[in-house]
Amino acid sequence: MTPDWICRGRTLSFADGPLVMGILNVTPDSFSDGGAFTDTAGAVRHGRDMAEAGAAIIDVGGESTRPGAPPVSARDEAARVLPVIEALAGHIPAVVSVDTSKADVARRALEAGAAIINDVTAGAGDPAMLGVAAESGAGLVLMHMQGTPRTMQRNPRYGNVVREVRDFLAARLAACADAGIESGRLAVDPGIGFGKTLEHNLRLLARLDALRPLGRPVVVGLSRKRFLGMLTGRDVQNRLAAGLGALTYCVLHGADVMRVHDVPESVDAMRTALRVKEERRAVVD
Ligand code: PMM
Repeated sequence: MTPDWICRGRTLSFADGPLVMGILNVTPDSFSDGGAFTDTAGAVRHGRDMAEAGAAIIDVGGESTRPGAPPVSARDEAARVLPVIEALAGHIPAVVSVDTSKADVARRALEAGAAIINDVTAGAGDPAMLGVAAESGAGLVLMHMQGTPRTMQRNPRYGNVVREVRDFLAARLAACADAGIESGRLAVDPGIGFGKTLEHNLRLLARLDALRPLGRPVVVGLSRKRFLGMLTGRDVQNRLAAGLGALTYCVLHGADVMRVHDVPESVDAMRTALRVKEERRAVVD
């Protein structure tokens, strides 16, 4: 059983199965939904809709992490995400997370009501990040990435990708403990598409169980990603079915939180797969 995830006094439980984290990118240039929700009102509406459709977490991001994306200043990033977080946090049942690698943006997002920091650099990108997490009581997602968003897809290489990702995440959990962050506030993420080839992504998904011994909820983000296009030949707007296929595998094999763009469809796929699995447990034959 996955232990609870404690995020600033909010408890996310996995007793009823994995949770959905809805993606709310307030960026002009994210790879699949860039530009769709740049106005605050539209973004807030989409956040509310995702919560209503069953997302337990709404992940608000103001900087694209797609390969080669240009960096954004903390000022611009904060200006994008803060009004959206303020309008959502406390007004919807879902917990709000902020997808940022900048400690200053994270601090201000928490002041605006976010309860989770989702950091694709696992707290290693900004030297002040673990301090912000420690003092705030926020939840923190530690994601694996090889390289930086600018360089990560150039020539990703591993000896053993599963072992290296697991060991990296274990080291980051230890760094968080050293910084005074209680383990109950942490979650881990293999970072699908972040410095990984198609084979690396598939191997990590196939071996999600290897992350279970870390003892923390496992977050997986694969929605609309490039490896799905490589498998199916579909462009980014037509990868929903492929993503649901992968999501179904993940929730049956060790994922605790699925980070997705398409919340209603993901909730349906997840619930159906888990319902069949539950029945299997009840069968005595
Ligand atoms: N993927 C993206 C951005 N943030 N955060 C986590 N924890 N895991 C991911 O896989 C992840 C992430 C990729 O960009 P998108 O927001 O456009 O999907």
